[in-house]
Amino acid sequence: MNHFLFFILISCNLSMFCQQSWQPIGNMPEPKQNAQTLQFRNAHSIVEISVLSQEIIRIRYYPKPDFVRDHSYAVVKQDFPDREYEYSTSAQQSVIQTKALEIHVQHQPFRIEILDRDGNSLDKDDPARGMISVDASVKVWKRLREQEQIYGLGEKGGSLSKRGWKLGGYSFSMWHTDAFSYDASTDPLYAGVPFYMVLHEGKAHGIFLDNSFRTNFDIGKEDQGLLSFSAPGGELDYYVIQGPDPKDVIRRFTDLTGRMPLPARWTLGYHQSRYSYFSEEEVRFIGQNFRMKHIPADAIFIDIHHQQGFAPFTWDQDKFPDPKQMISDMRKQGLRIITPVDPHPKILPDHWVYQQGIAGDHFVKWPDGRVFEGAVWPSRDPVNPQNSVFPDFSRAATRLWYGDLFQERMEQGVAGIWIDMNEPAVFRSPSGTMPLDIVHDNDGLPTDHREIHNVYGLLSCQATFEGLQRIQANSRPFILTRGAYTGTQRYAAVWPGDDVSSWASLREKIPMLCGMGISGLTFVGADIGGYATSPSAELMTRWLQMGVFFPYMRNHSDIRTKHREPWVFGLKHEEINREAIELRYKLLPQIYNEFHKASETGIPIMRPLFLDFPTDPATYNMGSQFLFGDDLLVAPVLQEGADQHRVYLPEGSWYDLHTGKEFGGSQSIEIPVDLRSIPVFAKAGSFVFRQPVVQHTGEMDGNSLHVYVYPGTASEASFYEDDGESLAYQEGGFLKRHFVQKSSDTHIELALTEVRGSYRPSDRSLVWYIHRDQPVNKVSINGEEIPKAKDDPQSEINWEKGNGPFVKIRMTDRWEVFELKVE
Ligand code: MIG
Repeated sequence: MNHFLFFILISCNLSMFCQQSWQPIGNMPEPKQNAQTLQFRNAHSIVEISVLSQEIIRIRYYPKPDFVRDHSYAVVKQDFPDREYEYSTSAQQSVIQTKALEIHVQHQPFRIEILDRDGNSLDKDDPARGMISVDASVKVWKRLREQEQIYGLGEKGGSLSKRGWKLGGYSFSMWHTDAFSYDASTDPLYAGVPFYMVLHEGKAHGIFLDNSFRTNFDIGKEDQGLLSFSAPGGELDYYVIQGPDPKDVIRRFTDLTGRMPLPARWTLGYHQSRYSYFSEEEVRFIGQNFRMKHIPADAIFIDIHHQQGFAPFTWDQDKFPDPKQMISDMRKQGLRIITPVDPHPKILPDHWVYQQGIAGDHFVKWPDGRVFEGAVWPSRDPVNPQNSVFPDFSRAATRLWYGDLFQERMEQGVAGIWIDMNEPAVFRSPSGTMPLDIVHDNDGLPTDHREIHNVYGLLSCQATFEGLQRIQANSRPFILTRGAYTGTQRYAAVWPGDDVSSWASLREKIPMLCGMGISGLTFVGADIGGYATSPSAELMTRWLQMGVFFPYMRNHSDIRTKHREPWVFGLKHEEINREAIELRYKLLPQIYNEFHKASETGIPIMRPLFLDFPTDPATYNMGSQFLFGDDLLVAPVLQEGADQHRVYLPEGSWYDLHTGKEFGGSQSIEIPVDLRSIPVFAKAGSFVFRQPVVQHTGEMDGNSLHVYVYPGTASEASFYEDDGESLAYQEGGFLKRHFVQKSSDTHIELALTEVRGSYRPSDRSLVWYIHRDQPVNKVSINGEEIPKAKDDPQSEINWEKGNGPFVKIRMTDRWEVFELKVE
């Protein structure tokens, strides 16, 4: 070969074809200690390790001499009370000890290992690789142990456990994407949370990578024994959160990133949606059908066709001539109206939203300062197609402006805002979103779309939520969002977009929604029926039955599919579908109670079994069943044409919610099923709070409260109520009661031991259904015998043998402590 050519080849190789390779972090000298932080610095990198609490450690790595700014869109709390730790250092290593964790930092080469205080290694950098960087990218390699399960990462398809080691592992990206008609293999989807939980032999910890760029998590894919996470920009800024109880991991993760505020009670009813209900007549017709057919419902969604030429914040005057009147008429029937407001104002020089936005400099721009214009729904208007502009939600002033835009909608009586397309999605662009160099103000520290993309949806929710709060003080805003990130639970419920209608898609919903719950997104529910295609009658019924136990219950469908309101599949299905929705309403006291708990703890309502049974390996990858709150196990029928159904019951004893039949735990049972079956089991020792069927949540007050008691040796429960709507609960306007239960062969003792809060529901009766196999001779309250109903039907309190294995005790609900004894 001619020498000249050889020279050219070599230099091309070096300069053009050969990518720069990953650089190891290398060695570190002894750190500087400053309050809660150890700072390590070498010629090209900086690392900080901070103790945030006894269980939470923050690690920041940046391959530059210094950090740029300490900022997070996800983390809302860092000032935890107990930040004491012990620390020692030498040339070779530094050791930090808290009450819960031990951090071993090897200086040469620089590697971090985190252990619990029993010396078990929880998290460990790969000795060969550790933290590395190339250009603006940062990455860390960690050891993955044989028995380790990985969960979470937000809205992800596939199995519950993300380990998949038999298949060679998984790799997931965080880049919110409009993934129309997706299936289990599609990644990324609309929402992602760069947080995962590790479960190893029953003990859990979590890792949250606080980086909004397009992060990637490789879980044993590139190398079966290794996990890596990386980001193409920003810091490798991550939190290690100790359990060891998996619920504590979520509690602490949501301490950091916020929790779902208690939603209004009506948001927990059944919601009917369709792309689209095209006119006022159609909306009224749908509402009337629910009421005529006695199918409970609380809300109707109108989709994008309600707008004039798809312009957000407008109404099509021909189809919806008087929204205010329509909404108020619907409201009289107990039905609220929710509309979408997609965050992409249409370019309409005469429209106030566009005018104000331009005047206030509220839209994102190209690097040269021109406003970015992109095609979304408004570009599909056949009459006046126009591009859209995109509010810069990374700017506080823009969030304020945007939130105030909802004034008119709220005055019209719209009850909730549905935010779609906020990944953000942009049509006719190869990436499906805005170009990566679009500039976001980022509150005075301009950055580009690479960093803001994944938080765009979060910030659109924040702007909307805060706007609704300002407009309607003392109310609980309801927002349903598609684009979501860590912390979105602070503002909105999340639905996982446009899947398809198939049995496989139905089955995928359990692991997906459970994974979202683990990641802090508590208020979740998928489109009942599956979005993009048409379900059979049977599939629709099964989906609806499972949807009874979605935290958020909405039936929604695409414009190209057949209608799927609960009555369209013939009388038999109408009846069975009604029964499913009625079950949701019967359980609303329980559901609301679980929402209250979740709002205080962050522990998801719809949750995988391993969260409550972390030492039971049978639960580790169980994606066919879930728990609803602390006490109910839901095992929906997921097979077409099923007449037998297998249910795994973990340790303890379980009672069929419908018949009261008891089953021993730690076993799989085979039960007969038919189209009506919704297999649900109550845990021994649980209290299940119910009510008679209502047609909407507005009918709840004054309705009797039914308390089902399933005996266990000894147990307790708290039950929460409030007005369901206002913020009075934050000032003591709630009623929280504490119940205890003790049972033996000879008797059951029950007591209401504590009454807190100033809220009192309207007069009503309290009816106990106490599960009891043995014959009952005597029931007493505070030591005094209660008459039997047949002897004294007028008595304020009496008892009778109920249906099945239940004793029924009826009394006036008095908000006082008392003791009951059944013998
Ligand atoms: O590009 O508003 O996921 O729920 O019905 C499609 C119309 C836009 C996508 C949402 C879907 C909604 C539809 N939207």
